Amino acid sequence: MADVQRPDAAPPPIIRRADYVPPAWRVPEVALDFMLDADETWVRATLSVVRADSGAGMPLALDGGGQKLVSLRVDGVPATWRTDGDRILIDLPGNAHRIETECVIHPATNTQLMGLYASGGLLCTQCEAEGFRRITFFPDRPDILSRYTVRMEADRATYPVLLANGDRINGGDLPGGRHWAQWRDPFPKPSYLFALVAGDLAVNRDRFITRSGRGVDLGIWVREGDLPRTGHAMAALKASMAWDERVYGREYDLSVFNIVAVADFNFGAMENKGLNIFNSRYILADPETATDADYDAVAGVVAHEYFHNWSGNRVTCRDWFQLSLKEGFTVFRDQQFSADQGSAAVKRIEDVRLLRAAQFPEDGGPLAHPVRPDSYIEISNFYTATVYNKGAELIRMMATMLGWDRFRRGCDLYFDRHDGQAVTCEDFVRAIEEGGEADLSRFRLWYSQAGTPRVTATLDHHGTAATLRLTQSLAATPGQPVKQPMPIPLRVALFGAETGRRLGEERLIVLEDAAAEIPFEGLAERPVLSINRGFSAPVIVETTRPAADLALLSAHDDDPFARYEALQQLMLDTILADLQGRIDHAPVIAAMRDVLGDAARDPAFVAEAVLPPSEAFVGDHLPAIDPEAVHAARERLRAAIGGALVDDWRGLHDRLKAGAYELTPAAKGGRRLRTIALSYMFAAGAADAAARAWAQFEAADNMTDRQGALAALASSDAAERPRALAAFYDRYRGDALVIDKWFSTQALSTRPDTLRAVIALAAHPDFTLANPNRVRALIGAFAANQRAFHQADGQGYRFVADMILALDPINPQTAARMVPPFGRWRRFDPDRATLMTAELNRILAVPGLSRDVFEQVSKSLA
Ligand code: 0A1
Ligand code: ZN
Repeated sequence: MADVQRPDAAPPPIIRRADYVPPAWRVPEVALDFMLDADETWVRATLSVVRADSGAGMPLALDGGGQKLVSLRVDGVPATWRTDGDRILIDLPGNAHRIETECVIHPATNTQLMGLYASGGLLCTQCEAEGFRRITFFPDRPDILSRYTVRMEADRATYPVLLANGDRINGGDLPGGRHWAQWRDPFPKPSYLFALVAGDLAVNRDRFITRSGRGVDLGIWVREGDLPRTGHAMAALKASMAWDERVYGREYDLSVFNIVAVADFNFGAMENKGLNIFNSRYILADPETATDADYDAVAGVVAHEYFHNWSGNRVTCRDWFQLSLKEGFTVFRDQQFSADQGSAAVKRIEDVRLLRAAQFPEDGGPLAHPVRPDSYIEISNFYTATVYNKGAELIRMMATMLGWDRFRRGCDLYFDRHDGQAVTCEDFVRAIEEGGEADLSRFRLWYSQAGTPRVTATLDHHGTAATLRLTQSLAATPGQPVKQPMPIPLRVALFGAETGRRLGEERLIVLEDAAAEIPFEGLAERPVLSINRGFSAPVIVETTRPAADLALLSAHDDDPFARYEALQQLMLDTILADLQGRIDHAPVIAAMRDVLGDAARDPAFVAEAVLPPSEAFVGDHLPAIDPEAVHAARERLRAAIGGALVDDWRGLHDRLKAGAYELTPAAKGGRRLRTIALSYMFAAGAADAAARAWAQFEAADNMTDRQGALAALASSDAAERPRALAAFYDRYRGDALVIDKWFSTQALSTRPDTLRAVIALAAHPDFTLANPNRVRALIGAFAANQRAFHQADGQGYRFVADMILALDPINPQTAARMVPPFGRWRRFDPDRATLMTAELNRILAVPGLSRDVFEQVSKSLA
């Protein structure tokens, strides 16, 4: 880092966890008064400020975001201030004062989508992490908890609906076609949870009675035409409210809970107190426009934001280094919720697949950071898979080691002890320790050490006994050259090599040290090792189990995740062997035939199990990645599986033909497996594949079947391909969320001409850098397409780098999210590595880069 300089300026400052100082001033009460207008909004803020114990002699520091300060009064008297970058400093004589500011902001030109901005005809806010300062001058840090009263005034015809946190306490009409509303949130909250929305919105209203009998008015606010697509989100909201009462004993605490869907949003959704604001893709769903995966994502995100009401809002973060305190815990809670709603096994497989696709590469590259980071330049860059998903795995490991009842007692203590406070990850662990009566002293290392541990496991069999030998290691990561062993909870079982029967009970082994030997006795037959069952720890397990043992587990293991894992390992080993010139597809085909026997009983599980590991995942197991070779080897395996079992795939494609559309786990699994069967027919080169795809596309009464067929065609040379793409576009023209699918399906195509197609799509009239969903659909999807992004001539790199540079001045958060694929350059052959670093250097040389992109690019080069 130190030798990297922005050409036009000093490098931006590094914020360090160790430098935390408690606030000098507190702000118990805030009154905000908005004169709302898209071009020019006036914001009057009244803060009652009180000097904190640590504030002797300290000025009041208010963060700003470049807006103009029109006036400032202290206790009613015009006052002076000093500036310090974007902050203002006010010297105050006493210990309690009233600060009044007036400033002007411009929502319509706020393309960063942080602070108050315009989306469609709406005005809405996004304040996490540091957006509130772009609305008004304020100590914008999460350990300042204030009670907010918000008055909004606006043109009634343009903005008939005015929403903010808490309850509406007053409002009415004004002369000149204007109106106003006042809202009050009784709960002290950090500024990042502030929200308001103004616009022409329709509402789906419902009601929830808490278990103590209080009524809560629920509202999902959308554009009028989207109202029919809000039912699934509402059902998920009510299910989440009941679930948190039942499983964690947590009730909702206000009499109103509103959700608003907006089309332009940088992330998924935001848990503002009593007024969640969502990216519309995580609210709107109907069978015609949303896939089964979309339905699950809607329910999962609705639950996630709702659960934040306790894990995040009632108990919040002291500083942004503690982000995983709320995010890791809340992801764990939403994972539990989704597991309870459908198939727990399939949910676990999906969660692990995501962890391996997004978090393991992060942990293994230049952007690796601990779950609780030690420093950052721009906090927006730390809303990562490590903080969210690995953070959730840490919570899961604690729950596994303590058992649910003790873990739950720890959670109860955490919520009770820290209600209304801004706390740290350490406070959480201590509450779990004390409430759950456990010793987690060494477990804390999981919060501070980056990187994915590697565990080696060998099982030696002698007579009726066996010894399991385990080791753990953790590679160096940026800033952390030396690591210590961490407690790793491994669920382990043995299976008989002849009978496939489980030998004895499953054991939970916590590997505390660098190495351990665990004895097993009374084994009637040769044991086969099943380890890290349920993915009990987020580690890479290295074993040398032969194909026959993996096939046995894939047929007989009684832990569904372990069954899945065995077949994945077998497929991975097969692809890796192919890459070394040893092609033997037979064991996979045999195991696959076995698994397909369960297709009728559990189609959802079988659909997960028969998918080969992704190209990216295969690449992660190679010393130097050649994406073309990986693609070819994986395709050879797919072709072999497709060809050897073509009658099975054809049979499944016929048999799973949709009956009436239903959203049950079995129906969803059936649809997924049917499209996978179709793609295996393509892989086999089956003559009827394209006609079947076209028929599926045409006859579909739901988006899952239609997009599944489109995706299969999009990677093919079939004559039906252009027809299907055109028909899809015509049918959904104007429906932004579906047109996103049209873009991403083409960007994910495995055809060799994908880059050319994507460059053309970037010039399509429907493509825009102003909408983050559209950017992710085209550019994000393309950068994840291993074969296309890594095209040997470097033109894929050049294209994405151009897009990053074009987007950075518009929306730096979204631009920065496209940088990490470049950070993997060390993993590729020298030619590609050179091309990738050349693009990173080209970006870095541009004057005036945002802090967001600067941080990601400079760290990626280090
Ligand atoms: N706290 C939200 C994530 C989020 C973070 C930053 C945002 O600003 C652009 C928006 C949302 C969550 O975990 O859902
Ligand atoms: Zn969250």
